[in-house]
Amino acid sequence: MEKPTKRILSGVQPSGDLHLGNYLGAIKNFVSLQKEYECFFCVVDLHAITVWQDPKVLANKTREVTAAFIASGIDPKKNNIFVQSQIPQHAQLAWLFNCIARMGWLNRMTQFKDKAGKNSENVSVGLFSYPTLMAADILIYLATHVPVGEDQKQHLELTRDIAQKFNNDFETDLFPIPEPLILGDAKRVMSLRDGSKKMSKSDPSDYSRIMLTDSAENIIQKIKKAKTDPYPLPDNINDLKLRPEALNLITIFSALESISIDKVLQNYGAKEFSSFKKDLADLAVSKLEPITSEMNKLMNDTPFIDDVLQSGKNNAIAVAEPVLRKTKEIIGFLS
Ligand code: AQP
Repeated sequence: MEKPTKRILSGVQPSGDLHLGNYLGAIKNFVSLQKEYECFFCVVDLHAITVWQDPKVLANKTREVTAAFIASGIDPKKNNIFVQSQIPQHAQLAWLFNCIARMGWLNRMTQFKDKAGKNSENVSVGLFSYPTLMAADILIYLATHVPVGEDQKQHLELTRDIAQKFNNDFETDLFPIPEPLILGDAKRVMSLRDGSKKMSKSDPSDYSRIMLTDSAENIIQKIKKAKTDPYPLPDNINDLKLRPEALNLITIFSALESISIDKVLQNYGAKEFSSFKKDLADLAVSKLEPITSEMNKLMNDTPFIDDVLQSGKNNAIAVAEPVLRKTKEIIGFLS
């Protein structure tokens, strides 16, 4: 079987409106990675249903993530863009990995603890075993590299452990041990309402996040109302680190403009938040408006989106099917 050396798998859940965190922490990086890597970009709807999703909107959200990928600059001719639930090999390999992963490994996952909170007896089994499905998403394509936000680092470690244990148990070298790619300064974009909380699709407050579907007016309003502290902006990184809301807004500026945080501090250090926020709003609108308008155009062309996903599906199955067949043969199943 051909062993790729530079193949990426990454996924985004169609679990709500995509926000600036998803864009700066993931999708913007995918756009630069496509030059160097063979890429598999997946809309991970099986992951999304680990919590309740409204069946009336799920298909539309799935197309919206696809539109966001393309509108942000991912070339659908050069890359494989597809939907997780349309590739049955993901779920099949995930079952096999459920029998490789240990309970103790999954019990340590902090994202499960955060998401389940005090309600862990009542959340789905799927939410608990989410990381074994993520391992299957990656290893079914023998992906060598995975771009991840800070929040997914621990899940990727578990993927590496699963690959290693499978290879050891069955004395094979089938699965690569995938490397994380943690890129850019915006590894963890925080809520605009609370600098200690991650910007998230599931935050009940719309004002906590800038969405890729927001109008220019909404973006300006949200940045204007973003929580700050009463002092002028700091002029050095050490002081900035002590002020979570300022750090978040400066980080967003630096990621959108693709310049260093130091450079932003040189320009805005000691200035009032009001003038900085105005420039940040102008910058956010100028970067996001072209993406939003392209997304809207694509969302009105469902046949095009569905064609992209069909061709992504064909390519994905062509890679995934032989890997699953080989895995089953190694385990000793009848063919
Ligand atoms: N706030 C963030 N800052 C930087 N990166 C982020 N990502 C998500 N939130 C931030 C990255 O976006 C990619 C896709 O994320 P996902 O769809 O798997 O969703 P998630 O990580 O569970 O976070 P969300 O978008 O806030 O959804 P909910 O509210 O449903 O949990 C990933 O690479 C992720 O790191």
